[in-house]
Amino acid sequence: SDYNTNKRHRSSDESQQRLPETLSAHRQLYERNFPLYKQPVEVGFFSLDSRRSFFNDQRQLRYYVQPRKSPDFNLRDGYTSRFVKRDDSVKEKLDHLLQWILANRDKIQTRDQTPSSSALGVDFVTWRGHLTKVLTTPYETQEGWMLAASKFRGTIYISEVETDAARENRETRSERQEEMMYWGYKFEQYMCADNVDGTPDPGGVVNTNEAFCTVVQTRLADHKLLFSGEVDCRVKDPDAPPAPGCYVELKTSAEICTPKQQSNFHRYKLLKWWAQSFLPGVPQIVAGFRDHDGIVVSVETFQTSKISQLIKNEYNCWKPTVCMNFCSDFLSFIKSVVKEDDPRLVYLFRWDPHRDVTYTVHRDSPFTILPDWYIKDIKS
Ligand code: 0WD
Ligand code: CA
Repeated sequence: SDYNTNKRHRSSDESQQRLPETLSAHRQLYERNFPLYKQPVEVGFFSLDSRRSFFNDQRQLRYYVQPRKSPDFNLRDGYTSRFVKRDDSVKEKLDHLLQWILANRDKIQTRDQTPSSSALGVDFVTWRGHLTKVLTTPYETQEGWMLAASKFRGTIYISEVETDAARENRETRSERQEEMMYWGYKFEQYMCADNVDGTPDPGGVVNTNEAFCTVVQTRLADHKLLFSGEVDCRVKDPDAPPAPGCYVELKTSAEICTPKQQSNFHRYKLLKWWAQSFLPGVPQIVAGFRDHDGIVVSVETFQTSKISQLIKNEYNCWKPTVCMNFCSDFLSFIKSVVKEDDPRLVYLFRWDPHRDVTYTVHRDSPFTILPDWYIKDIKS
């Protein structure tokens, strides 16, 4: 019994004020002062093992190992023989993060909790990756998104829904694309040790079920956020700043040979890299530049906080303030729309390039975010 509307769906006892039905993503609308973004604080972490089982600990955390001057990394090595690929047709929604919340409710900071606030003391719970997509929206021209939102006990949970286009892409990937997706994980294996006193093992198996995720709390304008993101590794130095300050994001990218490639790297790739690492407060990004045959030709470190300076010479380039203001306004838009506190109701927000953000409402639909085991446990 799905219902679906772009118009009014408020019950008569709710505010008579007309709600905004859409949100523009035009970048010019978001060129104002940088909004408040509190330094993200790690409140916990969890691990997923080689079978994608949840562990409430840091067993999958790896350590960054600085490579030699001219590394000889072949990212194609092991693709056919030592690769276990996660089944990406399985949609896990927020499940692992919800598992973390149930096991660690006492660790969520409720310091400046206002009287009207929720049981968890946060306004939004989501994945970092979903927020990255929101941040880059004003500059995105290729891929749209769908984000489902439900309110439960005062907190709004946001979980991505795969678009038809994304599903089509996933199901029709070429053999070349499939292999290139492996390259990023192989680079991680060349760069990381399992133990603080260890060295990388390029002869081992790459298993993309394994993950270490940080859980952070922060505030964007008046939105209290709790989100989780996968972290590739940390620096070995025990005296390094506490997490997330000790974390390192690893990336691969095609080597840059022409001014045009350099410009595209600044305009598109650095935007995504910046947004992803800025959100959880990961201070450095180590990039492996590789040729067409998957050989790493250079390794370069980017300080997340310096990326916005790096791109300022680029004509008409992206601006962090636009990304953050759009995100803040989108979260306000969600709050204005998601009024009913009912986990069986899903508000599905949709954005397509060159369009406004719109939404539809669904009851007891396949979009439902919160599983019964979570609702029952929170209620008990
Ligand atoms: O169900 C979903 N729609 C998604 C689930 C979408 C994105 C992520 N996830 C899950 C994954 O289980 C992951 O462990 O959430 C966890 C944390 O994700 P995140 O950090 O919020 O996601 P994101 O920032 O997009 O990706 C971080 C890393 C990627 O590294 P690169 O350097 O390529 O950005 O997580 C990996 C990938 O290594 N990754 C994924 N792992 C599992 N499932 C996924 C995915 N769908 N997407 C990226
Ligand atoms: Ca990475």
